[in-house]
Amino acid sequence: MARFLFCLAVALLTVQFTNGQATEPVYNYDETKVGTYILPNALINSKGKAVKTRAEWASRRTELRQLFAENVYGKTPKQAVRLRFQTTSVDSSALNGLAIRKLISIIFVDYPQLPPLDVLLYLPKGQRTVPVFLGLNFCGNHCVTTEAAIPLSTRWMVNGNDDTSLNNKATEKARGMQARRWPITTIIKRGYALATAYYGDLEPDHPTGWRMGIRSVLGASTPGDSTKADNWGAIGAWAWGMSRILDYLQTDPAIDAKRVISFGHSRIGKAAIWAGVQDDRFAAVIANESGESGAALSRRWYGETVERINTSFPHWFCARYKTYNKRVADLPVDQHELLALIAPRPLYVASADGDQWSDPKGEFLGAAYTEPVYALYGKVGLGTMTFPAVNQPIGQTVRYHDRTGKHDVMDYDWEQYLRFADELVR
Ligand code: GTR
Repeated sequence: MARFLFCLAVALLTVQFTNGQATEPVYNYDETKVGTYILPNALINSKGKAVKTRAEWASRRTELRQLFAENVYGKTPKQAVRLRFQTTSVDSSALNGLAIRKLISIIFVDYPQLPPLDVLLYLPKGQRTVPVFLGLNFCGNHCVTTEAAIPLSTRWMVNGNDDTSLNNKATEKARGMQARRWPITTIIKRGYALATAYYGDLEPDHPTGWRMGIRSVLGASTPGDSTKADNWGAIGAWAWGMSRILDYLQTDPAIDAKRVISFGHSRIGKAAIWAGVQDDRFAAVIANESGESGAALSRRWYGETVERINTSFPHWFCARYKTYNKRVADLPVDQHELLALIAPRPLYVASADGDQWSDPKGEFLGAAYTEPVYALYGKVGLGTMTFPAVNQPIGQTVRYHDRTGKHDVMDYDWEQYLRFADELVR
């Protein structure tokens, strides 16, 4: 009897343990365990036909864009939205006299219940039409610089572990807290403008944030409905907002609207790619450590997974994306095809070796596998399939580097982006 009870106890424990193992997610950081995977071919269309010309690519491109909308990011509503651009302040001696600083509110005329999208624009002084880096920021315009004249954002903020926000509102302590990520003086001295806005103006970044943002009024018959398979997610909303800032930039005579670079870090890097894919007016795209569902291949089992991102951030993508959590190989697309949709425009994908969660090698491969599409335009993309050593920028129309250090935007990254812009965008 004792022996039987002992065996029963062992058996029960084993079942529990096995169940625990089965549900416990495993994140792989071991290159030898990545395994094999088969990527979809960007140049074979859904009917199995090879795409050989630019004209054929044009229709394949439409098809791929649609597949990403239906399966990953959701469909961006096509309806035109009436905008009013209200310049609320102009300072011609910003940054110690180096720049003109403008604040522009983009007002959604038909939706007075929505907050405006507040754009902060720095322009180099004494220059005519200049190219511009356009990127959303994580914590309000007041956090990208210490310039005291920028109003503290009153919008919803994530509560951090410090006193830069209280009760989901920014405090004065937040001023300049991410200035290091935005070397505005350097950018201005190189002859570029910088436009930024708080991503939370478009949608606060939490699962019910859509109720306060653009998705509460725009989208299918059920705005914000996260159960509808291909309704857009927050990344779609942020990308849409970047296009609305571009709408404004087209009206500003100081800006060369044919040279607007879509830039973003991390989740905003995912949005920057999606913006560049959907809106051909963007002249180039820079995705800094955009990781899973950004530049990194989804089928490569390394770092963050589709299941994990859908679980941690259910509001970022469309509902259908979640159905691939446990069957990534069934996705009709992979992220190299998303990047290929930027072609023939210049593209920069960057990683950091201290950010293995984003899968640097997977980001590199995402960029590298765009090559045949750039070739259709007679361009060399990355021009190599060899993963470079750290701090060794590579590529031609498509560029890549793996910086030493953590998940962040550093001066090193900007040095490469400015050179990239000088050589390929200006
Ligand atoms: C992480 C997320 C990444 C990336 C990052 C960020 O938690 O897993 O995909 O988006 O956040 O935006 O900083």
